[in-house]
Amino acid sequence: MEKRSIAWWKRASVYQIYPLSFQDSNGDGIGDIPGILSRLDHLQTLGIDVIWLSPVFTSPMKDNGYDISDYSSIHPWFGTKEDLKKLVDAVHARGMKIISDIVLNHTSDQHPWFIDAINNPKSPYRDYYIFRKQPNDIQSVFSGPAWSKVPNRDEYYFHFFAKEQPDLNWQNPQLRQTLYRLLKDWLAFGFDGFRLDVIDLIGKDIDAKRIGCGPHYQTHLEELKTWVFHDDNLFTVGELSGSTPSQASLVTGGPPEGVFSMAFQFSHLALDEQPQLGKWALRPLQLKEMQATFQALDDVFSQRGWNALFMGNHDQPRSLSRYGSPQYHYQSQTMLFLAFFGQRGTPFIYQGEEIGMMNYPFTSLHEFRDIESIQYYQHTIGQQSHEQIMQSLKAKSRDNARTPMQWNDQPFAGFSSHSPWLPVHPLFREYNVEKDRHASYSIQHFLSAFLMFRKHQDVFIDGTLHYRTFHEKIYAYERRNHKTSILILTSFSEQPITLHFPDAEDWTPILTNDNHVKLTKEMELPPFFGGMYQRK
Ligand code: TEU
Ligand code: CA
Repeated sequence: MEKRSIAWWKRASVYQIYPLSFQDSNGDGIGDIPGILSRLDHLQTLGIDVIWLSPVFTSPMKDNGYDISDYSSIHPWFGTKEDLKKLVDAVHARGMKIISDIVLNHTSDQHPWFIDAINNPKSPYRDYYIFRKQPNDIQSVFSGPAWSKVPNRDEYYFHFFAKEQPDLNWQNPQLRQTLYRLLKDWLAFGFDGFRLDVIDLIGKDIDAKRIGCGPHYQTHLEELKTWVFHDDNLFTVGELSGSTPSQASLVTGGPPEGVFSMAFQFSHLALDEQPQLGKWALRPLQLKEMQATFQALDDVFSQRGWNALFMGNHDQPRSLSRYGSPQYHYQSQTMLFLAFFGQRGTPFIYQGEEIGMMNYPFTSLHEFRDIESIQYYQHTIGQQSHEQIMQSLKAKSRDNARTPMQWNDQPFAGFSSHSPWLPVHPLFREYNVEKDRHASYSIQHFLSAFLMFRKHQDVFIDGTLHYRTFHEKIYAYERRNHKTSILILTSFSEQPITLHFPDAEDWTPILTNDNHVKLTKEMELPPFFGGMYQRK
């Protein structure tokens, strides 16, 4: 049952900042916290309520900060703890909130706990990690075995991601209490909540080879809620990449029923992958499968829990390149906002989507920086040709989403005064915040209009979902509640599509990416059309 008042985080819209690539302030080519502070007007103008800040903790940066070596200090690349406090206070002064990404499933292999655990036979931290004499055959997400040998020891340690990211042993009560204290310290510091990296892996039973939603998961979640997440005003989003929709709905919706406010669900990300072969095995998206996926999500989240809607993030290729077409740049990105964010859940915008940033035109293997991409190549060359692997990397490498934010047409797109750690997209003069803001067809204006409308319509929160099948390339649905009905009509086609629309006269346009299009019984939708309508 819907709670009396609708939780604020169901109405909110979230913007993800990948700090390495958002704004450099000190000319070292690397994004930082003072840079973010200088761009808060941009986020406020978009109508963003919450900022999700990817990790800024001390880290060797093997996985760009998702390998933490000190949970209590800030990597000098990003600035100081004082800089972070200034950012948090400035965000709050604007009536916005900010959550920190935090990685509790694993640390960096340079964390003092791990260094002591593998060097000191009597280390109190040995049981903070997972060691075995006989590794099993679990494979790492980043290619290759999930086990690496401990130097000078006849044993192996477990790392579900890179060997530089040893998994923590959540069975250890001291470790859990230490992590809860860390979370509480960062809440006291001023964060309004957390994005919890791969949090559904913390219940794993390695010997039983049960990783996602493992046998200890519920117990740990209940303890996490008791010690930290008991306040339903917190904004917490669990990255539940190993969970089914119903498993995710059972642990979301905020306390007391749930643990997290909401969840990132991954079922739609597999739709352009060959079944069971993973992200690098490419396959064209079928809209009917996307419809079935989001229907399944709505079936559970309409009953219990809450979903986080996203089409991109720092791990995914750029949504415009993945689902749209650069030839229809404005139409594609605006259409995608309607298609994805008209559904049930809190919308998460990834930095650059507001200007339709696209995949980088990689040509050489040596241009990639991402450990996942590099290790995929290293483990696959020989089984596949260089060209085959490069095709997968160009389409799906995480580096596509990590090129510097394009602010204006100045050198390095206004991101930095120095050559950045990843190259700026060559089309930055055409596609940047400044130019888009003054364009007659502005993606930013479209997005802020949509978010503003969306925020004040409960139908996006409590409305039922009814898909409409006009054509295999048209993704259309209604959201209905007792007060109103909204129609989302989008085309994923590069070709115009004619369609028969019997109830066309029943709808009045609220927002479209082509105002020449009028709803009529027999009509034609231009390529990548996106329209939102309200029943008269
Ligand atoms: O990603 C978890 C995750 O599910 C990855 O498999 C991700 O989906 C994959 O890289 C997509 O290709 C989280 C973080 O978002 C990611 O940046 C980290 O590398 C990973 O955990 C390990 O911390
Ligand atoms: Ca910098």
